[in-house]
Amino acid sequence: MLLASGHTAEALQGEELEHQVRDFKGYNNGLVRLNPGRWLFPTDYTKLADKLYDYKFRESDVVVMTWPKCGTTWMQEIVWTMRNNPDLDNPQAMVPTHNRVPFLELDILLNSQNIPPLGEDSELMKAFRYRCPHKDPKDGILMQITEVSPDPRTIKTHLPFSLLNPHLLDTAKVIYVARNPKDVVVSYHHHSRLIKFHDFSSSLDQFVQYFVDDDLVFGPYWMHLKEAWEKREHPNLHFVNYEDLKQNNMVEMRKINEFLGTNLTEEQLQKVAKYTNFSEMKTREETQSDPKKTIVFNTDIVTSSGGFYRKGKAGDWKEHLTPEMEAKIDQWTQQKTKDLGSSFRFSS
Ligand code: PPS
Repeated sequence: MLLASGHTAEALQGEELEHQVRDFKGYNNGLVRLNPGRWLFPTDYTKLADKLYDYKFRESDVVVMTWPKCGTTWMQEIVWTMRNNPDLDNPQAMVPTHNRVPFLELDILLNSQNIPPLGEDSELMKAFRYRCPHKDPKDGILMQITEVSPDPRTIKTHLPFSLLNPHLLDTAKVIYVARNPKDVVVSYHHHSRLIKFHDFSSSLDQFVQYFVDDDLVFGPYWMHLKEAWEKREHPNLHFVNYEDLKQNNMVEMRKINEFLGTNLTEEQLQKVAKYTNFSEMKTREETQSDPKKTIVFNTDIVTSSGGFYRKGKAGDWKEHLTPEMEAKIDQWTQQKTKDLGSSFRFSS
């Protein structure tokens, strides 16, 4: 199948598919591989791929783009708060972050066989029916919710530049967040066990192998990063490392303030930094909803290993990766970073 982006999409077959659906029970509708790039997605991606590629952004949009688990939620909260709640007095802030900042392509993960919350009485579908009356959910629930979201919009995506509108950077601002792959793999492993869309049931060792083989959904980690890194000088792209945001929080907050043109005072920035730190965001999420009750979480994983807000640290991988796993990722990183040039680095 040829997509508007110029990629071909081919269904995974044979042993490759068997492994995936054995380890990721959530991918029971199958998967597709896109080339060039070897991007990997659940089959449902192909239904929306062209609409996602043609999606027209607006000048006032800020798109937070990352590979999964690189700190999207943190950045979307920073951006939304800087733009909409600099004095922390906007009642809209009480609405959970995922309802204020639409996740553009979430539909591709909402496999209808697997996810009962997509029934008519689900929270998401009720929000869709209310906000997009007379629209067809098959055209993308989240894409259409994004469409009717009020300006200025902050939008989340895990798609790489090559699968989005080629005019994105000429139109809107993009903040790209990168994170040390060792922390990414630990966090994504937890997430894939936690969230029923993925429902991963094998070991961290196996997951690391999927990661270095570019066999995880959302595709090759380094290719995603490379596409953004190559555009880092574009005035509408701001590139941030999770580790820098963690270690030099106020320095990075000032840079984001300048990039967004939000003109927050030092006092406002301090408030936003505190409001968006890990413990405050975790506490807010826990009081806004009970993760144990939500249908998309595997509750046994919440109990054994924590919910969405797991650790929020740089370097937590040291607690989880064996020396063999570490060596495997280091070797892979060494090989892949050659393409990125000498100025690319991750701290810790
Ligand atoms: S997702 O599901 O792909 O959108 O996840 P994403 O938001 O990109 O990444 C989740 C990880 O970011 C951590 N997190 C934070 N770290 C520091 N500060 C704040 N405020 C914050 N909010 C979320 C979250 O805990 C996940 O990392 P781990 O290492 O698993 O804790």
